[in-house]
Amino acid sequence: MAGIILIGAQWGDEGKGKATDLIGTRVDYVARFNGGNNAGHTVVVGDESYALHLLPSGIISPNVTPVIGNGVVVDPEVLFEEIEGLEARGVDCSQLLVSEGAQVIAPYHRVLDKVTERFLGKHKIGTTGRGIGPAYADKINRVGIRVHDLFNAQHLHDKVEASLHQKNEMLVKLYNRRPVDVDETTDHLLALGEKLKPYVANTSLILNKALEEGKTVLFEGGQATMLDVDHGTYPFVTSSNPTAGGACTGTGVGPTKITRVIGVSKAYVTRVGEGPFPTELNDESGEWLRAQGHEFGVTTGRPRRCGWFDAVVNRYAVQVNGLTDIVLTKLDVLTGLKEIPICVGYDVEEADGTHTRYDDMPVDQAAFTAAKPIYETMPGWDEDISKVHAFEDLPAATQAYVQRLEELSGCRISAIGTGPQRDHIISVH
Ligand code: 2SA
Ligand code: GDP
Ligand code: MG
Repeated sequence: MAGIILIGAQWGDEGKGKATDLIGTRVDYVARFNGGNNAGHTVVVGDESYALHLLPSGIISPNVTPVIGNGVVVDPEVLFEEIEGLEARGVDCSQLLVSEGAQVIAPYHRVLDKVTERFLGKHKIGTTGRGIGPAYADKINRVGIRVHDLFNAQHLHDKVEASLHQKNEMLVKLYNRRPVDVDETTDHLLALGEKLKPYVANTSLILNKALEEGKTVLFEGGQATMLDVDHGTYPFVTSSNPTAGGACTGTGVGPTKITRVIGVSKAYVTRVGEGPFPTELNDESGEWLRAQGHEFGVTTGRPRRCGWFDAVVNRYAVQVNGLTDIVLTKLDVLTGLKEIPICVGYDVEEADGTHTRYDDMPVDQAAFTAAKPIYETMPGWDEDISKVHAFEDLPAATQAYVQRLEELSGCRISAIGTGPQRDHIISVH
């Protein structure tokens, strides 16, 4: 039996899609446990590049059963579009399983996401606009629609009515918009439910049985540690738990079934959306990283903010996720730099003008927002590392950089990404 969790250790887009795909060839199930189609995971196979949003990255590997767990918010319209797009390219999606208990993103959630962001103005979060926050808010408020509600017309009507009651008042009075029609919305959701039915299952039961039978399950996180609603840079976070604990609550599998927790970290850091980011580079180095790393959102196309590797963030990710190992991606992107700074701590100027050094992540977001990185600098390298397959064959400076990141993070680096392709990888033994 093996339950492997794979999560983002920074602010997302670390290359989780590729890492899942690589491990996915050796597992039986790949389960998404949080988020929804705000995720954008890229898998490159030969000349083909797949951008996945709601479907688990394991969908590309034959013999892997892809699962959407109860912790996910499912927009059925987006799901069908994604399935149709993949099937047109010859990817079989017929084995997909969707949890009966997953929450549904209805059209009104998308509307609310956009109007709320507009209303927040300069305080906006920079969401993906996919209705994620409003759908999770309904879940917590106990007025969410779950997948199994889509199969009972009367029941669904009551639920939609309850959910729209307050929202319509808000849409009309606060946002000056037309109210959403309960009957129309119910009919729309019923039709979607009909189409979704063949995929729907008791996924918690299936995953637990599979684990008991000795099968391997990979739990694939969307977004990342620093976007976690509890452990991230609140309020500039997503509305779910992308950290390792979310894998259990988001699939209905207990923590005793987890055998390994892998964190994926980029050799530098990126962030999309608003919020503090101590090592952000608002200069030509940031532009250079964005261009070299092709750092643009997979879902929204937004340019990603870029900065140097932040070892405080990584140590924190090791701690809150209980990481057993790290997959370090996009090391190739740093090729050509003379020197590479690494953030090893923060300097925070307090209200009274005194300075505090932080070696660990501050919980107080005022301190994190004021944090100035304390850097140490490592020598860079010029050699092309994309064809290297053994750690010992990397240039000495590259090896030293990886070893320093490992030391500072306090966790083993077990694999290194040296390019976007499946074979651009070094396993470290
Ligand atoms: P939301 O839409 O409510 O989840 O937005 C809240 C914050 O979470 C961030 N977020 C992300 N950050 C990185 N990557 C994400 N996925 C896409 C990608 C993003 C894209 O792979 O590139 O295409 O823009 C993702 N999803 C959510 C978001 O930026 C907000 O800061
Ligand atoms: P995810 O959201 O964590 O799955 O990551 P994204 O797919 O949003 O962004 C990661 C990007 O980096 C994708 O375009 C990948 O193809 C690419 N990628 C992944 N690993 C590597 C690597 O080691 N080197 C390079 N150059 N690109 C990589
Ligand atoms: Mg992404």
